Amino acid sequence: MAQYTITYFPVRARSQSVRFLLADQGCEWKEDVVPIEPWYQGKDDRKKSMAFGQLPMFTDGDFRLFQSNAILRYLARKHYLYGKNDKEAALIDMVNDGAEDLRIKFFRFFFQEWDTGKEKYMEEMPDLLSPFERILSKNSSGFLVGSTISFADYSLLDVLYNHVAVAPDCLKSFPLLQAYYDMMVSRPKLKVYLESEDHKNCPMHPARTL
Ligand code: GTS
Repeated sequence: MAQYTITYFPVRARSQSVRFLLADQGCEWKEDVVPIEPWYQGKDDRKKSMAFGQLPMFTDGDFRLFQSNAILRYLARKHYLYGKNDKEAALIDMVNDGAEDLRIKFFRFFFQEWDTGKEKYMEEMPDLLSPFERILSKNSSGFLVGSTISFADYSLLDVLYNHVAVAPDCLKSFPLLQAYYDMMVSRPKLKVYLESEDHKNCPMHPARTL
């Protein structure tokens, strides 16, 4: 039986980076899928028992955890994905916070401004992605920080994956980011997950084909 459970709506959104980490680390997990409508209509009593009234919730046995980035960090500590020393850990936090800033901007556009803000977001996209090209240029390992993969890599992959889905050519002018993206999606266990029905049947948006 899987040790880990993700309790979340039937979308990728704020669970995708956690799923990427788990899949790539060879962990099994169970999906506890929460129907969206009853929840948003206040008809799902589970909301009251969530720390911030929100999902995702992650459970490891009887340990319950909320906040997607806290979940990533918890798993990073358990699976040695948090750098080799305090400085690497701080840099991993820094890059993850940068990815989170971009995730928030992307979600605002994708979930709230899709019809009105697409052109503007497409124009801004190169400026939003360029910091990550610079970060990669300062580290020769191919990963964001240090010589091995960290939880920030799953976080950035999540953000890039979403950008590529809405703008397939968006990495073309960023050779390092493009190579990084290709390397990440080719990691054997991640590739299997990305090609799985579980991933394909879990949409980016509940009401759109993307
Ligand atoms: N900072 C939180 C995290 O990273 O986990 C945000 C969680 C959050 O905003 N959850 C939303 C939610 O539960 C769903 S989603 O934005 O992740 O898709 N909304 C329902 C509610 O009742 O607030």
